[in-house]
Amino acid sequence: MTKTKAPARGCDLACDAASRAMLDKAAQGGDPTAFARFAAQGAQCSFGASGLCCRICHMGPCRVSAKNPLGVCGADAATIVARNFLREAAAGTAAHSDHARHLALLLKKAAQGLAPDYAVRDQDALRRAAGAFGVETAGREPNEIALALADRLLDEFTSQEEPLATPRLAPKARQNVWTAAGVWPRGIDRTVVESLHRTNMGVDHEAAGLVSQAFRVALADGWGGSRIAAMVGDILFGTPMPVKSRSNLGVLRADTVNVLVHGHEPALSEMLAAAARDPLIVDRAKAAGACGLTLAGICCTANEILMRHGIPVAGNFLQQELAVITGAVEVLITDVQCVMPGLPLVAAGYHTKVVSTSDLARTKGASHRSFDVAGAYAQAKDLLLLAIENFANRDPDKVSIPDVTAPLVAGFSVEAIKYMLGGRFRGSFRPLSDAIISGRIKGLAGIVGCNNPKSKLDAHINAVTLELIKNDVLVLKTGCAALASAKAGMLAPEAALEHAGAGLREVCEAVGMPPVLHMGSCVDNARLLEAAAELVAEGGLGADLCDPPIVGLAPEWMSEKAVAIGCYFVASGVDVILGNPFHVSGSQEVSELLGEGARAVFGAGFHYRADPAGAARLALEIIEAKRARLNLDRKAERKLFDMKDRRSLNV
Ligand code: NFS
Ligand code: SF4
Repeated sequence: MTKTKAPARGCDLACDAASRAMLDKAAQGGDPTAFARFAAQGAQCSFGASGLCCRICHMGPCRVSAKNPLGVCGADAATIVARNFLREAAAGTAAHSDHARHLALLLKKAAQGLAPDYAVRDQDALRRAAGAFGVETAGREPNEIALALADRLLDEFTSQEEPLATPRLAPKARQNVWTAAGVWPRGIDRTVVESLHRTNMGVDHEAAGLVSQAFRVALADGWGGSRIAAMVGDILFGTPMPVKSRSNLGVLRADTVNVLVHGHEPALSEMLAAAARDPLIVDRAKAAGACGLTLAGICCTANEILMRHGIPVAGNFLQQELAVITGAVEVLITDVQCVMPGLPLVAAGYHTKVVSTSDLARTKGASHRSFDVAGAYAQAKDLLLLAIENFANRDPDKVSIPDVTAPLVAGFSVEAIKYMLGGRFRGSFRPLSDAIISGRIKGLAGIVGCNNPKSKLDAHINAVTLELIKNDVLVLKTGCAALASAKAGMLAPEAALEHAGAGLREVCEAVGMPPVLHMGSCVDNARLLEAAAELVAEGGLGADLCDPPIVGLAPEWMSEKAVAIGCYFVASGVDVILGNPFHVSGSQEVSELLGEGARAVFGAGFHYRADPAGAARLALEIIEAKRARLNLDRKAERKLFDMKDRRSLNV
């Protein structure tokens, strides 16, 4: 029986009204989008989806099946699936960590005066980081500390035999787990290289060892590169504190020059944020006939400048093309990661110029302006001037900006949470930990990751978030998942009154916080682990990261970076529920290694739930089980840690 497929409508593809309107406009005008290309792909390759396709050497590509179970070299399903998985985790770690390296190098250049537009902006963050890495601060100028710290951080990438130092920020009990499991990473670069070596043709063929290396390389991300990126970002640009802003495509304005910044590394976007306020730029925009200039972000760059400057968010991953379709974007500036090569294709139908800025990341059809931190501010101004110049080319007939925005509060760093709950002088996690112990808050859920056209934009993320806060789970968010909540109005404190369960609402009302806390970009998933470590250090919720009632979810993930994130959450003792599965179903052995196998080693594993209701149910079950193990289900009195317990935590 053949069915005629009705053309997809915006309301079937996305949750928010702005995206729906732009998808309908795209369908009418024939604008190319990822949504349409996804449909055009048809049924996706089942060998690829199950991880059973190997193209690691040129005797292949080989596809294995029950009928033909070995590749040319003799590799079986488990070897092929495990190798593919490890390569994904390594690539994700490489992306986050290269971002971190660039920031550490920028810190060094700033300290040496070689990047004059940057400086140590947050001395507390500098001292905190110096303390964590044993860098001497007494009697030293900030730049001296910054230089010594930058060198120390760069050692984290290049160290050979030395174990990575950053994971020592985890609770002692978790460190012992990693040592016992043999997964403590060495230098980040070496660990990534070793992963590529081991997956080369004819090297490591045992699934267990390959999966174990996936956890090791991921730890070099979460307790290495990503943590370093978050730390250095705070030093150079300020530790995020709660800030108000707005989200969705309606932040673009018909009467201003509109500039979008998209990508991940904050070095350029910070300069753009400053340059957008430069009187010269504002005057030039007015001279061009606009009322001013609007700068807004897409994806994780949006998160970076949102949480530090309150710069509005235009959209998350699947909205990058939809933003162009408003017809009101003069320039879309990109750096690295999650930038669709399809952008210039959609931009070709409008006056929008796509400008790439990282020499690592060029896109056919985009113009390229190589960004150099030595002349950062001047280059940022030039990019804005390019946008102002292009304003005259905007075609009013093609402009339709959806009048859709939502208010939000973002920027809940660990320091911000401490400050908010405990005040400037007594800032601590004690109140949060007390709320969990008393049961007003049942537990914490980290909901992270991307969008994926395999599911309706934001639908799974929003449904599972709603269900969890209804059940008194405080939700911590990063990345595009956080932006989904922003669009849905869930990052506003009022959302607690409307949607949160009674216990969570009480806590949120008392401190004036939303029930969903925006903690930043995807490298800021390291902040989620930092928050978990703070809870453990506070006492009363166990001694290890697998003890407190915490769970991780990645409902609509798509990137290799999400594979790395999932693996370091699990290796940290936090169960992870995926909304779409890894490409591992072709091997029972590998699937088990990531589920029960991981649980035996780390006390946590991966789960897969396609439906938000099922994901929420499982998340609540995990949280309840952890509460029961801590004897919290009986509203137990808080067990006070004595000094001996505290010392044994060593954090
Ligand atoms: Ni994270 Fe952020 Fe978004 Fe996914 Fe891409 S922007 S680094 S990978 S799509 S959440
Ligand atoms: Fe085929 Fe083995 Fe080469 Fe993979 S490594 S492509 S399974 S011969």
